[in-house]
Order: sequence, then C-alpha cells, then structure tokens
Amino acid sequence: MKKALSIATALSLPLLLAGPSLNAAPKPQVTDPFGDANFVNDQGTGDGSTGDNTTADAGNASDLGGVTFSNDAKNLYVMIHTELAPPATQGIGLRARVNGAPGSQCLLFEIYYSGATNTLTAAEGYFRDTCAGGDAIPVEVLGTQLTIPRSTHEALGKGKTLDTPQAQSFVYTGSSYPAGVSGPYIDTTKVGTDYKLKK
Ligand SMILES: [Ca+2]
Ligand SMILES: [Ca+2]
Repeated sequence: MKKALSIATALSLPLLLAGPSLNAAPKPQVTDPFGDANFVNDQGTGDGSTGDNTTADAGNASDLGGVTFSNDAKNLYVMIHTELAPPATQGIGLRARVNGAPGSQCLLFEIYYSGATNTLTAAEGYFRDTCAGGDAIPVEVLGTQLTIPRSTHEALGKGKTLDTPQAQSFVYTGSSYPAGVSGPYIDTTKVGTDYKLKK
C-alpha cells in the first residue's frame, strides 16, 4: 500500500509542475501598436518595411495588434488581433501571410468581412498559395481566427516553419473573393518572428 502511494506521488508531481506552462497563452509572432490604422503605413506596398505611423488613426476594427499562430495535430490556427472585433461600418479584410521575401510571401490567410462597401452577408475565410496558382480555399473563420486543416498544404506539415510572418488590413469592396477589390491598405505590420509547427 505504501509503495503504491509513493509511485502515484512520483507520477503526479511532474504533471503538476508541467501544468502552468501548458496553459500559458501563446506568444504572438507579430506585434503592432494600436492607433496607426490610418492608410499611411507602407501605403502602396504593404510589405511591412516602413513600420508604424501613429500620427493619425482612422480605424479600430482594422487596427492590427498582431498575429498569433498555434496548432494541434489536425489544424493550424491563425489569430489576427485587432483593436475592436470586426465587422466595421465599411467592408474590410484582414490578412496574415508567411513564407517568402517580405512583400511577396507565398501563403495567405485571409478574412473578408461584410460592410457598407460590399455585398458579403457573413465573414469569409480563405487560404491561398499565391506561389502555386493562388486558388482560394475556403476555411473556417470564427471572429478573427482562421482554422486551416494541416492537410491543406505541405507547408503546414510536421516540423515545418512558417517564416517572415506579416499582416495587413484593407478596405474590401464588391462581392465574395475574387470578384471584389482589396485595398487600399489601412494598417500593416512589420515582419515578425518565425513559427515552427509543433506535433
Ligand atoms: Ca495597428
Ligand atoms: Ca501598424
């Protein structure tokens, strides 16, 4: 009896110690200040090189705060942080992109929101590989988070790294992608830190 108890204690102790780190919120790979959704940052390029201009602030649902990637065995989760939850009065879109040179990253994670400038009735989420045809694959969107099945693309496989992450917000006009018009950019971020997929 005494032996059984000591084994149980020995087994449970490492689990208890591991608890807090397992529950900690993931750290964002991309960060951006609030107060700079003003059509000025990297306007015309959106490549994330110019940085942040906070001399004016025109938006809040379009004001990027950063991007957090996380994953489990089945899905990649892309959370795009904004000052206020979309949708906004005007139609907007949010985009995170990875893998490639700044300004020409291949993999796009996009959410298009309904608003006065478009005919969307609900948020639409897409994954696109612009270096391989760019076909828009519809994916699940909840708030500002996209859920992409890892089986969608080899770049989301075990041990892969998503490099050169960056985000943009933009005006979206028209109907569902690709019929509508994306732009101009409202806010952009600098390039953040790489994310290595776990599991
Ligand atoms: Ca911002
Ligand atoms: Ca910014």
